[in-house]
Amino acid sequence: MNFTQKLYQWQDLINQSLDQCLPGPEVRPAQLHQAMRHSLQAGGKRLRPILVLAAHELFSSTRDPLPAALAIECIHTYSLIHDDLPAMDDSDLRRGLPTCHKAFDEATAILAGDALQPLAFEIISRSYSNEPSIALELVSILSRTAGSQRLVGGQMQDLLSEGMTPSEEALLFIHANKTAAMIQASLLLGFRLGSMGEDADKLQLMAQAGESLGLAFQAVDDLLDVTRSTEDLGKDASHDEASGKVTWVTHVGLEKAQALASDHTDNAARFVKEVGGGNSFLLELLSHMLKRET
Ligand code: GRG
Repeated sequence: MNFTQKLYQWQDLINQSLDQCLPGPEVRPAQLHQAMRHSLQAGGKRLRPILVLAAHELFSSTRDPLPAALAIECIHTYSLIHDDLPAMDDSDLRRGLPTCHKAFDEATAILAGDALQPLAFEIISRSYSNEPSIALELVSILSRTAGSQRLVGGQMQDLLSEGMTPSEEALLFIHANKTAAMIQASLLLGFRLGSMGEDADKLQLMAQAGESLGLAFQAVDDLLDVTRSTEDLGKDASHDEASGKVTWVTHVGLEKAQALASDHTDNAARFVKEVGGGNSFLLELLSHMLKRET
């Protein structure tokens, strides 16, 4: 199977499995479950869950990485629903569909995001209950990543910096936490479930790979925001500029942002190679993420 076939196969697996782990659309309160399904099933690239599976494949084990992959997608989708709310980015379009608060209403969108968070932890605790210490470690990685010093902290700092010119240090803080933290956690969850998951040195290298990949991902995101249309992206294009956000493009210009994306990707690949193992899919995924068009 070549890279693209495997990518699509994993995307399909993730989409079907997400469908199964959500309460049905008729389950009371139906409006809440329909809203969760609306956002979670709207598609999306599923990069974070795919990174979990790819990191597990480096030193694969009999443990199933899929539940951890679904859990991180639940947290990611909650963050998108809340990021789109009028009090935050106030976006109308996400994953090619009306955002959750547009398709339903604001209160329902807040609750749908709220409900996706505990669902992530429920999936992990249920799926790895035969190995409580592993379950605990995964919960610890995911809860720290989603918390006030990482995902939510990065988002807060981003909102506080709107309309200002943050320092490069502040911009790095925002991106390392708002974006890179979840990408880093994806690699850590997958690797931790593998047969070398207890190797502290390799785990540290995976953390470095995740940080670099996350920073590359954000630089590419900033570039796509100015070079692609709303139709291409399935979300509002030129949104960063319109909302007064400082991005790598506004901060250093298009060419340097491109160079940053490619340097961070090279660094990520270097760390992944140092970890070793069956890394051919993961390495190809890194270059695919650099060249992505949505
Ligand atoms: C509200 C706690 C909270 C956090 C919001 C996700 C996020 C943090 C902000 C979204 C704004 C944004 C464009 C961030 C840049 C990187 C990013 C997380 C993009 C969205 O991820 P993709 O491109 O989306 O992987 P899909 O839809 O493919 O899953």
